[in-house]
This record gives sequence, C-alpha cells and structure tokens, in this order.
Amino acid sequence: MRVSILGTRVIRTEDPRFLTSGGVYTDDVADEQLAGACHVHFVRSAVAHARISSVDVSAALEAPGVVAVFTGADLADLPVAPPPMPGMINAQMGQPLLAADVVRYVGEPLAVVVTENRYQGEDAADLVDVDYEVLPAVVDMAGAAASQTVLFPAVGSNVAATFGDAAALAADLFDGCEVVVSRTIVNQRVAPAPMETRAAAAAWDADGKLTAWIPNQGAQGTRAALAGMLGMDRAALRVITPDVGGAFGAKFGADPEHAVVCWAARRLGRPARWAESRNENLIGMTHGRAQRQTITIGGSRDGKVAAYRLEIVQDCGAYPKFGAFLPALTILMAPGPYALPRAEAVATSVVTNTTPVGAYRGAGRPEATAAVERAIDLFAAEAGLDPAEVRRLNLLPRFTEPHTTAFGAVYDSGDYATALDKALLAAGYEDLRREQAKRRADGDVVQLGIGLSCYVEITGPGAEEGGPRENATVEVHPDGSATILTGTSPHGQGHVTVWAMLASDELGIPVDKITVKWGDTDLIPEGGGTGGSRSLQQGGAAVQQASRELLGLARQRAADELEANPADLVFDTGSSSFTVAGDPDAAVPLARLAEQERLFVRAVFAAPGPTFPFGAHVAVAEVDTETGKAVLRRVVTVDDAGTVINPLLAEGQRHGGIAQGAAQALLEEVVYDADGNPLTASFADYPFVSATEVPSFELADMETPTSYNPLGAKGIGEAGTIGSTPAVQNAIIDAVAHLGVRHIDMPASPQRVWAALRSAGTQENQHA
Ligand code: MCN
Repeated sequence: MRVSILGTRVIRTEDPRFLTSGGVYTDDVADEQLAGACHVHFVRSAVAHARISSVDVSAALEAPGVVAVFTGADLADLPVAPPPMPGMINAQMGQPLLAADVVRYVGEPLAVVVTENRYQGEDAADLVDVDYEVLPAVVDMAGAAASQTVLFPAVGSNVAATFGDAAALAADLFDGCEVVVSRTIVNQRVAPAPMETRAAAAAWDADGKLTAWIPNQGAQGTRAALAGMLGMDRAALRVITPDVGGAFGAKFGADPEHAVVCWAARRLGRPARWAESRNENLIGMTHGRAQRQTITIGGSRDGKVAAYRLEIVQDCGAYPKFGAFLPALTILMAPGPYALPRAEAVATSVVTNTTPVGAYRGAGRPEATAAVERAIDLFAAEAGLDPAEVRRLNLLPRFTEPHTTAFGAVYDSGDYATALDKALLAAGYEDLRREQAKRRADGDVVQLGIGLSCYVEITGPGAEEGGPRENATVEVHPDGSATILTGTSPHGQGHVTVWAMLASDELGIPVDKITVKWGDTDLIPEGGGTGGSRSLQQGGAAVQQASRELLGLARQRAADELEANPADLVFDTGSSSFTVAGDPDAAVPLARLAEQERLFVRAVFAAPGPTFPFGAHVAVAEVDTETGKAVLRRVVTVDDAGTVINPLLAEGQRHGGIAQGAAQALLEEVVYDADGNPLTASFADYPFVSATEVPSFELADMETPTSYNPLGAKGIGEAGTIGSTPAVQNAIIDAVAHLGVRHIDMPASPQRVWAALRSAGTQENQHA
C-alpha cells in the first residue's frame, strides 16, 4: 500500500514545459486550419462619448495589405453582446459588437481592418476617418445616476441595476450607539493586466463549423457567449483553450472582439487571427473593483459594534457586464466575519463613459472586506481602542454547523478568532506596537504602521439547480497510464498536478503517468471553468469521485476474472491492482482490465453549496512623514481554505493573491480625465506591481475542513487578494494615525499620504 500523497508538496508537473520549450498561447497556435490566416486590427473610439457622424474607410482600403474593412453597419444583423445577468440589467444597455451610432468609451471597437500581415493593420487603421459629434462624458460614478447626460437615451437613466431599497434604510439604525462614524471611501478601479493580452484565432470548415482558439477561463462558457453573439447554434462551434497567460477573472466568456474575429473569418471565407497590444488591453479588457462606498458604523464606547450600513455605487463602465452584478456579492458578504446585530447594505450600479467593469480576482468580495475592515478601524480609532481588540470583541464565535447571516449567506464552517490570534502571534503584534510607540515618542521621520484585516469570503458560488457542480472523466489505459478530462480550466493554478495527485491517490498510478486535458468543447462539452476559486472543491472533488467510481467498476470486472466475490478483493495502490484477500499471487492490475475493455468513468460532483474560506492578515508598513512615501515591510497571513491538498500550490496562490491585493492598496489605479480620456493606458502610467514593491510574505497555517466535499477543501485562489488590500491600507493609515489622519484612499501614493498629513486633524480628514 502506498502512503497518501494528498497534503504533500508535489512539484508542479506543468513547469518543465513552460521552462524549456515554452507554452503555446493563442498567438502561437500553428494548426493547419489556420494556414493563410489574415489579421484583424480594431479601430477604437478616440473619444469617450460621441455620436458617430461618419466612418470613411476608403483610404484604409487602399493601404498595403488590406483585405477588407468592416464597420458596425456590416454587422447590423448580429445580436448585441448580451448583458450577463438577464432580468437584472436593462437589456437595452447591451454592447454592439462594433459601435455603429454612438461610442461610449475611449477604446470601444467601431471598425476592423483586416490585413495580410499583422503590422499592416495598425498603419491602415490610422487611415480610417471617423467623424465624431462629441457628447458630454459621464466619468464620475458619484454623479452618474443624477446626470443630465445619459448614455442610453432609450433607457432614460444611467442606472443599470439596483440592489436593496435605498428608500427603506432604517432611520433608527444607529439609535442608542455611543460612537457612530461615517465615511465615503473609494475602492478604485484597477486593471487585471494579465501577462498574455486578449487574442483569438478562428477558422470555419466547409460544413459551416467554427473552431475558435481563445485564451479563456472555461471553453464551455466561452462557446456559449460566442454562440450568443454570433447568433449560432453551440453545436456548430468548437472552442479550444490554448495555454493562457493569466486571466484573473477577466477572461471569462467572450468579448465583442472575439466574436468579430470569428465573424470576419466567416465573411471572408478565410481564417483570421487577432492579438491585442498592451495599450489596447489596458483600455479594452474589462477593469475591476470601481466602487464608491459609504460606510457607517456605530456601537458602544467599549468596542461592541451594534450597527453597520454599507451604501455602494458601482461603476459598470459604459456597458453593464459582470461589473453591474458585483454589488450583489459585496452585499452578500457585507458583514464579513463579524456578528453585527444590525446591518444594512444597498447598491446602485451605474453606467459611465469608461471601459466596462468585469470580474477581477475576488470580484465583489474584496470590496466587502475593504469596506467593513475600514469601518472597524474607523470605529476603533473613534472609540480610542486597539483595532485587534475591537475585532476580537465582534468576531462570530467558532462554528462547525452552517451559520446563516442576515444577508442570506450560509457560512459552512469558521473559526475567525483563532485565525486572528494566530496571525497576531506570528506577526509579533505586541512587539510591533511597542516599536510603534517608541517611534511615535521619539518623533521619528519614518513611522511604523500595523494594519489588520479579518475576512471571510465565498468560493464556488453557483446558482445551478441541485447545487454547484463539475464533471470529470478518468480513464485507465492498457499501458498503465491514465487520462483525466476536466471541466475546469487552469491558467496558472496547477490543476494538472493536483488532479493527477487526486487520481493517483485512488488508483496508485504515478502522477507522471497521468495526463490532464481541458479546454476543448468537442472533447469536454460540459464544464464550469475556473473562477470564484471553485476548481478544487468541485472539479477536484469530481476527479476523486470519478476515480473511486472507476475502482468500483474495476473491482466488479476483476472479481469476474478471479471468480471471486467483489467484497473479498483488496485494491493495492502500491501495485495498482486487485488481489483476493489472502492470495496475493492472483493479482489483476487495472492496466490489464483496461486491455480487455475500455476502463473509464465520467462523474459529476454536486456540492451542497459554496464554501467560505477565511483568515486574518497583518501588514506592517513604514511611512516617511516628510515625503509621504509608504513602504510595505511585512505581510503575515493566515488563510484557511479547509484541507489543503498541495501546500506548494496553495502557498503560491496566496503569494500571488497577496501581491495583487497589496498592489491595489499601494500603487495601482486606472485614471480618467474629466473628459473620459484614459491616463493609464500603458505600463509607463499604470504602475503595475513588481517584486520590488512587496516584501517576502510570511504565511501561517490553519485548516478548518468543510463538510461540503469529501476533500474538506475550500478555495484559495482569491483569498490573498481579499485579505491583503485592507490590511495594507490600514497599516499605512495606522502609521500616521497619531498625527490625526483617519483615512487615506487607495492607492496610497506619496502625494495622497503627503496631502493627508498636511490636512491631518482638520475637519476634512476627520469626516469626509
Ligand atoms: N488548492 C489546494 N488546497 C486547497 C485549495 C486549493 O491545494 N484547499 C490548490 C488547488 O488544487 C489549485 C489551486 O490551489 O491547484 C487553486 O485552487 P482553487 O482555490 O480551487 O482556485 P481555482 O483553481 O478555481 O482558481 C481560480 C482563482 C481565481 S478565481 C483567480 S481570479 C485567479 C486565481 O485563481 N487567477 C489566477 N489564481 C490565479 N493564478 C494565476 N497564476 N493566474 C490567474 O489568472
């Protein structure tokens, strides 16, 4: 019998290929169907809001290498890109595949130039002459709902969706509170900026079947979105997922550009390819976050919170996509890990003349955590209490049976106070406070700040009937190897390693003899893809289930062969074979059974519901009180994702997540000017985080298993991002709190910190 490899640090089997021959990304795909492909280049709006008076393509058509030029008028027969949440968002706010009458953000595609060679497209696109009748732009989400300028006159308002009844907020929510603090804060817009930008390659065969290679987070979802935009039957569409160079939530489904590339290939009767530039990516790919939050918190002087209110304005950008839905997740998770006797949350999603907002690592949950963690700190500061103590006083006590919150979330299991205590201990909290007190007493120029955050988040959400689900097929081959087909879609998370570990553990087949396949809708027609940190708890559980069911099938066949009772057989993972108890010589290996007849099982794992990982982060920052420069010195985290199957991968996810979350607190922000011109359209202006801005992270372990899947696993893919942002923001504010600063919006640029210090103690900083 082999000892279980689950819970061990198996090295990623994906890496040798990436580190030697390299990945095969969409732009590298050399399939013969793509021979002779032409190249698509998008002409994008140069203004934020305008009526298109005319588009003159005549000069572009004459340019070298130009095969065709298409405008919105050519696509008039195609459906618009569907809004993602039917019923909730005004259907009249859908995005046309190419803007024909009105452009609503800088970067909106309005025409395509198709050329023989890629470089020719950029030159020819410059010759497309667009006449704009410029309209006033709505840029600030705060004023969008009341703005006289509406993006969709037929709708008559910029409101895309509302959540909760703002008119019904309780007038007496804070009655009886000794301390009440209210503040409007901004959870700024950020860019997902994956290493691989968006791309597509499309080829139609003689029977009218389309094959599309697209970097995505789930080929099946991408196929559904593309079929919708192209007005075609899913069965006539095959989506293939090549290697994907990062997605962070922004590569779910398909964008108008992907559909236009497929459409152009059909129209021209020739395969077509597209790969966007970094500049296009920064203005064209959906952005994340983009919320304005008004938080109000009240309670007693000794630190007990009695009431909390969260009012959200969500900026959807020009077209309501997943961004319009983000507040639903923010509201669901509004109270976080706290026992808040009274809590209310409402939201309005508005359209503005900016790039559409979509899912970005954490999607709605980081915003909830940031709001409540800032609120707790503001409350502690007002009451003059230690923020760790206030948290401890208000955290929900440990529970092992599901707990339903006032917002309808059913937390599966949690032990929030232990997570906080572990994080404080690992950080040496008392020593840090002593060091801080000394620097304050000495009046040091560089002050020390300690920031905390406690979080609980939702992973594996899904509204499917019967619960969130995922499928897996496991097949054992006559040569003793195995293949797994999965409906998940890894793009850096390491599923190849872990899915092989899970099957290996059951079947005794070595990890390196197991192949994992995904991302081809002809091979795997069903699947939920990878997002919401759902993959292990649903897709991994399905692999384990399929492996176990396969063993059941194999046991029956082995029993037939041995003329024994199946119950008398023993499966030995050391030799991957069945033996009859007491007769080790009569062994039937799985491989031999596979020789006789194909040996495979497809299983669907249905979870009873989503799971709720949690944790606590402690960040330590230094702030130069003369220049405003903040430097992140330490991040100590406890991220409890239930049972960990591969600590190496889980830690990698935590590291990446923490860096991404810290980046929002420290540096990153998408900025528009008052006319809606993007000011952060290159990496020279968008300060993408690098290793130099973050310290080495200190990770403490904690595992509270869930009962929602046999693995005991919850998700880890987004946790680091959710916990770290408020911890880092709180640390920077804490460093200068003794100087009278109560809040600094993210990112904590030197200018912002400096300005906060200058206005410290004034009305402006005390009460926004
Ligand atoms: N894992 C584990 N034990 C656990 C939980 C997870 O060993 N208890 C392992 C899993 O086996 C898997 C990895 O950790 O190898 C992440 O698993 P999971 O938490 O299930 O998350 P997903 O695989 O579904 O990943 C999605 C998540 C999301 S939503 C975003 S956004 C994100 C992220 O993952 N985008 C990423 N991590 C990313 N990492 C990379 N490199 N690139 C992205 O675009």
